[in-house]
Amino acid sequence: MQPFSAGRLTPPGEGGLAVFRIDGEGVQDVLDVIFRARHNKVPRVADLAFGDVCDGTEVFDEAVVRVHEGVTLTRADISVHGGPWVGGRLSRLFEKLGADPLPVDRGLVSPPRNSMGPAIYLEAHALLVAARSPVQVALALSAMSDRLAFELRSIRDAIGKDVDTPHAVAAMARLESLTRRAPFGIACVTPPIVALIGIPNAGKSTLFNAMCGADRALVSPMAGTTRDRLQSIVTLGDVALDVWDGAGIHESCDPVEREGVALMRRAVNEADILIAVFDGCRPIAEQHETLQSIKGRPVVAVVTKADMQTTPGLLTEIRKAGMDPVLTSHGDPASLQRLIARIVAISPFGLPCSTDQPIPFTPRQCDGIDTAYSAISVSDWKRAVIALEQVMLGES
Ligand SMILES: Nc1nc2c(ncn2[C@@H]2O[C@H](COP(=O)(O)OP(=O)(O)O)[C@@H](O)[C@H]2O)c(=O)[nH]1
Ligand SMILES: [Mg+2]
Repeated sequence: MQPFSAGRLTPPGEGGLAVFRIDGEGVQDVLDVIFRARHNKVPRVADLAFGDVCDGTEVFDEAVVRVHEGVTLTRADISVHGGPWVGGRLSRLFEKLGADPLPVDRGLVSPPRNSMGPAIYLEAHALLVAARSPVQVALALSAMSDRLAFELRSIRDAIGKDVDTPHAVAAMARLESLTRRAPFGIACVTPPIVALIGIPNAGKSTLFNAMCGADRALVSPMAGTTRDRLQSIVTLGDVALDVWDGAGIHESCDPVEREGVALMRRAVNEADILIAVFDGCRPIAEQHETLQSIKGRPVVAVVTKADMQTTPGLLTEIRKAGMDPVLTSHGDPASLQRLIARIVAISPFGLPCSTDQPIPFTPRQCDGIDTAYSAISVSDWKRAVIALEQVMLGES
């Protein structure tokens, strides 16, 4: 199969249609593999073809395909039914066939002609398309209205002229402010991972379901019910978080359960923030592993089963370990609000910045800003100007 890139043009919603674009040499190969036109009508340029989308012999949706451009087919838009199932299936199928991600400039939009930062505009548009939270939308719109590009251009203009030390110091301070805000922007593009940890039966899956607003995980009084890792990007308050649930941390003889526990231990290392779930009905002595796992990590403590008698001394022990626990009963709405507020406060979303300010939000932008900063610090104005222009205009 020739190389191709694939991406989704429409937001991941719950209904209607989803449009995917494939682009590159391999477009025809991909269509041959995944699309069976009805009435043997092969999709031709600027023509619409209706047919079935298949993965091997299995047909999993119907689609309308439109092929763009001249004699050699280089691009096709595939409209399938919306909703997470079909969309996810098609994305995974593209992945299996070796798709690269669709470059941002191959999407539906082109930046406005007078855009100060066309490369930033396209990245912001990609963020807008995938946005699930008000903060993501606000940041994308702010960047699309050139807020970041304007600041970068203004810094470039300040160092493009005769530079003296105060000018250089001022420019570096402005770049530092951008770098300080960058984690907020990066967290908008890649939601921070929040992992629930605790002993079996502590109430992790109950809390996970409450955070998802849906019964995603099985809840049962039987220890070891959750084995695999469950993961969901959820919008909580104004922000999106990548919430993980999994097996409880404990020793087990069951090999599958042990694998689940190992997965959970890895998740603890990968997570940006931990929610330490303490079973309100068990003494701290049985929950020492939870205390051990969170040492030195950003964490919010929760004590479950507040509707029952909390084990004497448990809250004192948790407070002694430096945490102020949120008490919850089956993830009740009020406690969930408190929990979310605590998570947000220790996440990059808690940084003192607002989307009214210029905020970098992709590693590419951050790298360019870092390069400009180091260039100014060694009085290499030319390199600094080039780096800032590249952030605005993209690689030339
Ligand atoms: N009374 C009470 N029971 C709870 C609460 N949270 C969870 N449970 C029960 O505790 C058991 C284990 O819960 P689960 O969420 O599966 O725990 P996990 O093993 O940590 O995922 C289930 O029977 C739940 O119904 C709570 O706040 N109050
Ligand atoms: Mg569970």
